Amino acid sequence: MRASPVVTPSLRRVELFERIRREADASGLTGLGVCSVEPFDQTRQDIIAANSSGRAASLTFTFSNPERSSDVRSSFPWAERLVVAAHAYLPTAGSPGAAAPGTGRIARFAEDDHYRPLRGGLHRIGELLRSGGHRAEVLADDNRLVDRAAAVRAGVGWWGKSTMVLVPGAGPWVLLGSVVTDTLLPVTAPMRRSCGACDACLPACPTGALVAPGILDASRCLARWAQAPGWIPEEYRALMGDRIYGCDDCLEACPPGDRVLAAAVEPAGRVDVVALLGADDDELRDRFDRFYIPRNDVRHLRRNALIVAGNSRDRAMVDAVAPFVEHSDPMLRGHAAWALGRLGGEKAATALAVLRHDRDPAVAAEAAAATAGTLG
Ligand code: B12
Ligand code: SF4
Ligand code: SF4
Repeated sequence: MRASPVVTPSLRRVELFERIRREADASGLTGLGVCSVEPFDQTRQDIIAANSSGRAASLTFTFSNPERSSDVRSSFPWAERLVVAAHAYLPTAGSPGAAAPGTGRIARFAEDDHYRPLRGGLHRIGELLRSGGHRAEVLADDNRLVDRAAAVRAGVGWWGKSTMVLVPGAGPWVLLGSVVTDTLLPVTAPMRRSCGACDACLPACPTGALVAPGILDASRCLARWAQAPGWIPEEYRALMGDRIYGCDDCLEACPPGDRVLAAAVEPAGRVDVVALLGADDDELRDRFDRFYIPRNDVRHLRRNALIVAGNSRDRAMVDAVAPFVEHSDPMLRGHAAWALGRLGGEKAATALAVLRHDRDPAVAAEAAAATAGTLG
């Protein structure tokens, strides 16, 4: 009788890791790493500092409970390792290209559901672990883990000065996620890479939201404003340009992403602003259900579209904007007033006149300020 080979538990874990790597490759995931679940102390401190300084801009997500989001064991007491992976979305995302008349832009990560292939790959890794008798939970864009902290610790990428995690071969154009497991897989080493002397993303930010290398003031970030509840402050409206959702400027400026960016030229990520303004709630929900929108309330999309219409300076947009002066929602009446002021002309002035004595003082004030624009 032949003796069976002696398989130590650690050898089994190395083999398991290799199987996970093959599954990640087969699922099209980019980069794979494993890290410990020690609390992310520095991240917790950074979140607390961002909350208390106002840099977190009342964001919820991971910010609402720093103790939980920086310590995965507070949600999964059995956790021993995080298997972390990235999905490089540019090859399929395409490009919204230069500003095109009548259209608004969606950031590349959101022009399609690029989280689906990431979550699909992570779920297959989870199944593989479970089939071996281990526990496994997928976390991607979840409030219980800061994905970038896990990716940096696992050596999937390095922290860029834009606060993006950059991955070799893909730069910042990746989405990140993890599988929490109770098996002691071998850990992978963090990357010994940094941005070096480059700081191209800092001046590329249209609002100066990158206040120092690696520090984002979310209260200035256009990606945050596009998904914020309520009125968008006047100072950010012109800066939103043609952005309906998200912002890619600090990613586009990032040299490690240049090569993949240059290859992603298939037109994608442009929406017709007039059609968006004319769409009903169900149509908007169906089409954009992948967006994070406060309370899933599509009024916020209309608000953004009104801003984009105003920024177009295209008077043909007046007909699509003018009906909003009769809207029941003061936020939309107020943003319509601003847009009409930007668009100018007689028709816009006539529509604005309706709002000069609006029952909501904030709307009336917008209309008064905007009227000056239509006369200019
Ligand atoms: C809240 C949130 C936002 C907020 C705030 C972003 C932020 N910087 O925190 C807003 C709405 C603004 C946002 C915008 C975007 N987001 Co977002 N967001 C998140 C979310 C839900 C939580 C992020 C978080 O917890 N931040 C905590 C703070 C403390 O982290 P941080 O700002 O990165 O701070 C670190 C750095 O400052 C670093 N650091 C400190 N000092 C220094 C010094 C130097 C020199 C350096 C290099 C670093 C450094 O240490 C800090 C952590 O300890 C995650 C999903 C998740 N669950 O993790 C996605 C996530 C971060 N977002 C993502 C994406 C794609 C985006 C956008 C690109 C979308 C877009 N195109 O519009 C933009 C990018 C804006 C930017 N430059 O960061 C991806 C990022 C993937 C990647 N490659 O990094 C994530 C990971 C989602 C995912 N699962 O893939 N997002
Ligand atoms: S996403 Fe846009 S606004 Fe936000 S930091 Fe990057 S460039 Fe600035
Ligand atoms: S633009 Fe330069 S400094 Fe900014 S994240 Fe990319 S490599 Fe780093």
